Amino acid sequence: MSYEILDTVNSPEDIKALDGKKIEPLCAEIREFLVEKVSATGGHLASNLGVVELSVALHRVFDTPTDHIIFDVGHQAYVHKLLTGRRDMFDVLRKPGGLSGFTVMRESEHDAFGAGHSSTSISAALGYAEADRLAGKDNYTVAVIGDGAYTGGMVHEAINNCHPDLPLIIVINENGMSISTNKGAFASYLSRVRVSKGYIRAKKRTGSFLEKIPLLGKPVKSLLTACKNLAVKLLFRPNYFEELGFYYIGPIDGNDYEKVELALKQAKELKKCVFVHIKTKKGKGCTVAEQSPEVYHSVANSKVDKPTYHEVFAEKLVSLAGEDKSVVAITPAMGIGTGLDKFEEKYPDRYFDVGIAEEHALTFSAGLCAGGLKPYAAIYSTFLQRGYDNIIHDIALQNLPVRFIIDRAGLAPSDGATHHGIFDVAFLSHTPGVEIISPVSYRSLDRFLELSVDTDHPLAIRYPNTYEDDAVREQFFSDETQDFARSCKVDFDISNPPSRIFVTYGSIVSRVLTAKRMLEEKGVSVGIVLVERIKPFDDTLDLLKTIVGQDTQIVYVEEGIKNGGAGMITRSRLYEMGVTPHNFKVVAIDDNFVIPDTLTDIYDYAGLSPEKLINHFEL
Ligand SMILES: Cc1ncc(C[n+]2csc(CCOP(=O)(O)OP(=O)(O)O)c2C)c(N)n1
Repeated sequence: MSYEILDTVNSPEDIKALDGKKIEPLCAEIREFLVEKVSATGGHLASNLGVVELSVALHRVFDTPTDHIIFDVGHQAYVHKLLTGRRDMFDVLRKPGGLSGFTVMRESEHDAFGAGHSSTSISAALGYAEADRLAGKDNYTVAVIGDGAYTGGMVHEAINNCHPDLPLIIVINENGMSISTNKGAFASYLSRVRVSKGYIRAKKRTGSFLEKIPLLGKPVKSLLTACKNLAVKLLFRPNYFEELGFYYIGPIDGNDYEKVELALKQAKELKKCVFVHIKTKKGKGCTVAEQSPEVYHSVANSKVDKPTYHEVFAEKLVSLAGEDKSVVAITPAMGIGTGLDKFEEKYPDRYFDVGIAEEHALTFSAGLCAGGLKPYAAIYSTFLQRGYDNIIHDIALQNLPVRFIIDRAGLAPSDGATHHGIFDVAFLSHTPGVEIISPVSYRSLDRFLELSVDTDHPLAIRYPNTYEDDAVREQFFSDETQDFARSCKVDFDISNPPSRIFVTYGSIVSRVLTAKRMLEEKGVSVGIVLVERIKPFDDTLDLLKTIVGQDTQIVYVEEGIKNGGAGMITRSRLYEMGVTPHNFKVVAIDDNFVIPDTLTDIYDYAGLSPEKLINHFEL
């Protein structure tokens, strides 16, 4: 499609040169462009539709890359990308090797900081501002953060560390939503906060008045400043931000272009740390997205009509909660993504959406546990990384039976490197006392969940963002009489094992099964050991001890990081036990973040496609 104004805007210089009268129609065109492109590729539609005016204003008021604009999470930076020369790449938005759906430093000099995980922008912006101060540069740094991301603890750590005199502008974009409705005391305060009229003027006047008095000694000046500040406070009743010593401008209608630009210009002029509070409509300009911003927060480009692992989990948890009143569910702002919104409907009292606060979610779960409840904390694999120490220090060390429900385990082709769930097995493997289960069928998920209710130690159940694979189910789970909670399943006769064996866990088993069939077509027979209870490692080791001979070749395939992963641990323990197969290769993600720079199949890029997997056996 062609666009009258947008077609003339390809850089921040173009947007600055544009006649002011054309801004509003430009914003309308940008919205059309976003709907057109994101409908085809999938992506964070509603969040981006809300920040069109803000993004345009930022690029008219500030000069990137000299000034630094840092978008929190980075999921709402599409307009920023569009205005900084990346329009041609929108057809490959969220494709591996294409245009990232988040900000990425190596993608553009205009992306001041890479993101994907929430609540980092103010810390990073503060770092930039301090670096500029020390270098004697008078650049501006702007952090753009949503009210959802503002619930994350790092934000408050960063603000505690901010200096009022730094030229740091923090734009808070309040739209009342995280992915679902924003929850919590601060979110609620934000919707009520008002500027104390006249406060900025009075505060500025105090400073300039004192500067004009000659020969004023330092102690006298400090005393007078303190007295004046107190008087200003008593008079104007400053809000939270002002109480902390910062300037506050707002709340501004963030979808009114002129008001946003004016607020940013005022903030720039102050040359201090300023909070600019805007209110926007998530999904603005697209009726369905405005009506259901949680549905259009992120849209998929296709949907298969089958239940997903997380839906099966949520349904089961609701049923378990019906039988056991001590079952409670915790989510850090991912009620819809994890399926726990169903739990909330049925048991609102036992459902805790704690905001985007993974560390808190975990330690809070530990507290619930210590208090006698049975917490299920559902967290995406990639976001669980935030809670590494909470798992070690607050849960494992005290052997509290928190159940971690780890969603989106494995590679995340569309979201990319920030969202790959490839570290959880490695870091939970080295955390003492944590059991790790990786069901690859709905039957085993169901059974392991049933057993989890009575666990007496920390337990992780991990599964991917996909559906049960029919071929895998038929191969490993068709026998109704078997116990679906066994640690390992095999597709060969244990008393007569093949000499080539794949060992694997998680959804990569689908590709391993294809690789096995490809080898069989070539006349090479291969067996698969499918591990569902990864840790303790004993059951897998006992099985391998039984089936491994001097001529056995083992290829351990892992959709996770190789160093410290289950494959390496299994290999080293097996050798320690004196079991020495002919060969034991670990095929996993080898010391990289899986970031292709050309369009590609991400599994092939990671060496995990069936075509690559078949090359690891000696024939
Ligand atoms: C650490 C972490 N946890 C969870 C998420 C998932 N997530 C992505 S965007 C988002 C909501 C952000 O809300 P807000 O900051 O208000 O932005 P909006 O989309 O409403 O503009 C969440 C929870 C994340 N990116 N990072």
